[in-house]
Amino acid sequence: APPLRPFSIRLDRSSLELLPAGPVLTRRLSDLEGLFADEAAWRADVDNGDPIVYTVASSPVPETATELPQSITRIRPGDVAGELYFTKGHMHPVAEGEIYLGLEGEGGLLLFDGTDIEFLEITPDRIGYIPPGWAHRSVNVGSNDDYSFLAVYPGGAGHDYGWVLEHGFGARVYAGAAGAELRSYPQP
Ligand code: S6P
Ligand code: ZN
Repeated sequence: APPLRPFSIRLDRSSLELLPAGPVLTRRLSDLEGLFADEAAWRADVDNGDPIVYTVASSPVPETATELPQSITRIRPGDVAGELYFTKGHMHPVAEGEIYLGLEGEGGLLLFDGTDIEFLEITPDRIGYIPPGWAHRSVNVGSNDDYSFLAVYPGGAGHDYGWVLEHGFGARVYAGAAGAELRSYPQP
């Protein structure tokens, strides 16, 4: 496909929609198989209505090399046996950076390079920087509200979800009495 012509996109501040809109992806709990620590609790919640965990609404900019796509991820509040709802998480196989801009709610950005763990708090108007070579997962750390953010990323970077199944994130995020708790686990 030829490069795009210049155009503008409107971010509707009340609905948090991108206009014009591109494809929307919906991830239900059943799409997050093998990712939550408590497998039995995950299975029970899948059997009991399989709730939507998050949606990803893309702009019309395609994921092709040299283009710069954007999308808005909205994560519902919720947990599986105390482990807060999150995105699948991925590594970009072509090591390139990415930014997230918080739009609503309270989020966490869990980053893992295979050795080091970082956890950034993302609230409205805060930008999180994801350097090349860091896998990233977003967590809704708010108890009642959606967490939404805008992502801007290189279109040729690709998405490796298998890396996460193999390496994990080095830590999990739970609802604690005094807010979200990051619990790291021993590395293999
Ligand atoms: C893309 C960027 C985000 C995520 C989205 C869903 O590079 O990091 O748009 O795709 O937050 O997460 P995931 O891990 O299911 O793709
Ligand atoms: Zn990414």
